[in-house]
Amino acid sequence: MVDISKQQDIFSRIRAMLVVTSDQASSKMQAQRCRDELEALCSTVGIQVGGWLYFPIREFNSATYLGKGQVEKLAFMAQESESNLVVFNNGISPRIQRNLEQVLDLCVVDRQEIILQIFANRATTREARLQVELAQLQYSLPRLKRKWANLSQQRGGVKGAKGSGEKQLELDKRQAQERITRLKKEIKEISKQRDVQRRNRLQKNMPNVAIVGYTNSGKSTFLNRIADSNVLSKDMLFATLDPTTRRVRLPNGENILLTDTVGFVSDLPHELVDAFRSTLEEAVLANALLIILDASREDLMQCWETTTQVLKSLGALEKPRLVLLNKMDLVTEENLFAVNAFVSTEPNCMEVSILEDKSMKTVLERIGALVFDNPFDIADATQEENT
Ligand SMILES: Nc1nc2c(ncn2[C@@H]2O[C@H](COP(=O)(O)OP(=O)(O)OP(=O)(O)O)[C@@H](O)[C@H]2O)c(=O)[nH]1
Ligand SMILES: [Mg+2]
Repeated sequence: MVDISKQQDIFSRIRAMLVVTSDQASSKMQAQRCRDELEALCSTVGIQVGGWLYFPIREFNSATYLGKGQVEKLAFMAQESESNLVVFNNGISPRIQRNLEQVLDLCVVDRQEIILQIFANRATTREARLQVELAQLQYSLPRLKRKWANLSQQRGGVKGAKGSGEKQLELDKRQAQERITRLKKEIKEISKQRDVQRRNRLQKNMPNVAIVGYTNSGKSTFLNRIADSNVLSKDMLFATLDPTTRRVRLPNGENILLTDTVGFVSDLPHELVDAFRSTLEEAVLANALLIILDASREDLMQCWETTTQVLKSLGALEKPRLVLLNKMDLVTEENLFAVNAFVSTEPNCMEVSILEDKSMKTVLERIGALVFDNPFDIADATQEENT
């Protein structure tokens, strides 16, 4: 078990000033939503938030991204709030990151690095650890010898990341490259084993449905509820990193396999998508998708967009799908409009509360219709696996 409380103790001494720019949010309200999610990501790794700033970018500064006045304001606000870290909501290049660190004399990271850190903290299985280490190394390679590396090293490193700071400092590029090659090889070996397991599942002649969607939407809660499973389901981002498959008996007596998967988030670092490809392939190789959306979120449509973008990039968007608009018990007047708008555009969706609804029978019937009314060819699927 990962001792999260210990890590949170390490990070609780880090206080961050958050930066959202008009590149990602064209209005203050949008920026506020970005800030909320960035704050949730930071607090997931135990980083305190000292404040936030919204900067309209009129002219992109090639050295520091922000304009001179904005950098000064950032330095002032960081000092006022006693922040020792700046977190940008948008991705920033290694060069700009270095320049800003020099000017501000503070650690500067972006949202992607925070997400990588969350994954590093959550990874418990060997496969997840290798995948995260690969993603972190690939991300760090152009960013060796930075302040953040020093900071996390001083703090004793981060479990799961296995001293990502140390590694950045100790390893020269060549060593890092060698480690990347070795990690890729090991991950390939593990994914071969996963392929064998998948083939066995396919030979059982049972349709496979992957549960996908934004992080914290209720995917594991659904699997636990209907398959008597005990996957960690918690109000935290990225509770699940490893897929879990359970056999489920539908009301019509047929059996299907249901697979819980890693959640999505907007701007998922591409290094993570690459490293977790074999895990994410659960969605690619499924016969149908059960997409779970948190209907109580104000940014429901944004979550939907992110979900469909990730599925598209994996080549899984065209699969038969059922969308569950979950957490209807939390939906307020304000976001009911977004829910109704979504329902009017998505042909196969249901409003549910996985926690509160008395029965999931109708959902299971709809899943049954999804897989049995869209006949699939097991032989084809097996062939797809082999290629
Ligand atoms: N109010 C309410 N909360 C729910 C409902 N369904 C799930 N939750 C809560 O939402 C939180 C996240 O649920 P999970 O099942 O862990 O979400 P997930 O999609 O598996 O999240 P990741 O593994 O992080 O991708 C938990 O605290 C659940 O109890 C619901 O219908 N209503
Ligand atoms: Mg989960």
